[in-house]
Amino acid sequence: MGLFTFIGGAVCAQDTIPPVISLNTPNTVYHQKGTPYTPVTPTVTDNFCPANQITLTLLSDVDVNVTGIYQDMYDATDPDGNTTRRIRTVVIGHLSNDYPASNYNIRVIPNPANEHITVLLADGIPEVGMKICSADGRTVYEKNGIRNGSIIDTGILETGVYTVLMDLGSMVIANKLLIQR
Ligand SMILES: [Ca+2]
Repeated sequence: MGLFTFIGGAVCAQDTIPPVISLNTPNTVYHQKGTPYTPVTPTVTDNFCPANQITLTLLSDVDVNVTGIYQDMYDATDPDGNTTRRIRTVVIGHLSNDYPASNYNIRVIPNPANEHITVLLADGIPEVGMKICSADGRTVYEKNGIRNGSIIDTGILETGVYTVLMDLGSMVIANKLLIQR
């Protein structure tokens, strides 16, 4: 133990800094519907305590058989009870690599966009659930019941690349959106 003597958790008790969780994946992952999904185990580190003393729990609501947007929710707790939480967003669907959005005329215009985007939906698709995620996986916009011709204010979004997820119920279409000013 070198210069330090550990008496139970006495030294750890001064620790007020929670562990750090690295997901080891992007914040948002896309997974083909109907195929087995195994969450990638995160790496946990702490300012003070070794990794094997940190409790890591996973709460995942992923259902690979139902198209949708799910979460792997990780909580890491060090021996002093400092807790941190990270969430991986898991999109289950037939992904746009398999079903190019252009085939369905489901997209937003213009792209690149500035202050607004307009949603275009093919005939027969009354409405979609829409979610816009930043490059680091944060959800910056989320709304259900988006109809053809809906105009969405993007003026608050910073310049950058975003992922637009449109949930049709039977599939999720993922498209890149560039915000440019
Ligand atoms: Ca700590």
